[in-house]
Amino acid sequence: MTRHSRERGNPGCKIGVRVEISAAQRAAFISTLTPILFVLAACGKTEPPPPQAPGTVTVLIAHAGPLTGSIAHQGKDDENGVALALEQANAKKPVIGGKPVVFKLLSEDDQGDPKLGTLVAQKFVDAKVAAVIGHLNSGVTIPASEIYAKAGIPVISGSATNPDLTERKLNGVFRTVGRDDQQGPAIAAYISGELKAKTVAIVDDKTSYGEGLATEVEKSLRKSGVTLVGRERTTDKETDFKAILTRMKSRNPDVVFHGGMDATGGLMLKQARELGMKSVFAFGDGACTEEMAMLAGPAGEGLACSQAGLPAEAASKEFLEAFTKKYGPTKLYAPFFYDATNVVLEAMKKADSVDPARFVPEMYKVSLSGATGKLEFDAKGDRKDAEMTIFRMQGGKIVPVAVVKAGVSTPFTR
Ligand code: ABU
Repeated sequence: MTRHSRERGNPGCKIGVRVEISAAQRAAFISTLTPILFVLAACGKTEPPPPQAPGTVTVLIAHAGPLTGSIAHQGKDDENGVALALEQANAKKPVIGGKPVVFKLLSEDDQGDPKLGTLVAQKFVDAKVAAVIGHLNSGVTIPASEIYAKAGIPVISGSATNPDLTERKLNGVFRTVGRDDQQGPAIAAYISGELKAKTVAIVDDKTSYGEGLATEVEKSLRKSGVTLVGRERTTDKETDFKAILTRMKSRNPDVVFHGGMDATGGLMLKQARELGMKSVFAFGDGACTEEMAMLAGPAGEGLACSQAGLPAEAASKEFLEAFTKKYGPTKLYAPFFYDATNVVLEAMKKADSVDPARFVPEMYKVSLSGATGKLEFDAKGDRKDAEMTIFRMQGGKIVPVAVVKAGVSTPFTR
């Protein structure tokens, strides 16, 4: 578990000192040392804390996701979305419950690992965070949310799409993206409708997300009369897919759908083309990134994929400008983590309280115009009227081609 913080220490400034001295020497030493300590303190922080009014209450807002490993680019993107929302909120010098408030980000690396995720969750509970924005992976968010719910701390993910997250009806569990029982039918309809596939092979990475989405896609494809010619399984750690690809190649599917993240999807597609497979490859949101062009190279061209929300192109101009200026282009769900953070902050404002017992009920009542559109939630904590977007890879860029809302597909227009 790696601690990440916007105030993390500068590794170049690590200094270890061990001295044994008398009390008198100690007093003299401290007065000599004080200016040095100031220098070290400054040296250990990448950003100086903003000046605070007397009586300021520090409110910890937690974020967790994979900040190391093969999908760290997505975790970092999410973290940046949260950080931007908090920075903008702090700049407005918020007053809640009659006291000046400063929001502080506590960000942890869960490595996309369900077990580590629960340790991170307990750490957040012990640190008395007011809310958790995360986690990235459904398979991590689902078990972690049990811990948050027991502690009365809300959790809101901007990426976890497995229906089980909200189907357990735990109080204070939300997401700002759609669900895989909306995303699966949307990409399946594109596969059978636009791609006109008659035969499909499906692979999943055995995670809650990958397996769950693949199953939703399979159900929808079967309903539309598409023949399933293979169902293969891999893991989210695998890098060599040649054995399963060779099996699928022998069945010559029109389309291969992979339920997994870009780290596995990109390599799988590259290896498929190296084996001479001609099938169109389709993916869900975890692999609907431009990282695919880097991992798959030219083999990425023409891939189809879905995201469980509107595309970044549709995000608010103010958000995109502020985010891009600070961090560069978004990778996937930064706008949804930004909005998730603002849902919490809006609920605190409405409740005039940073106490979860007071502001969580307000989260269910939020009606906010966010970076990703209108944010309102149903009683389960799911986003109302979630839209799905279908993309194709063209010239190394994922280009939105259609938006699907309540099962109805319309071409994407800016
Ligand atoms: N929704 C894509 C990746 C995150 C998840 O595990 O749900």
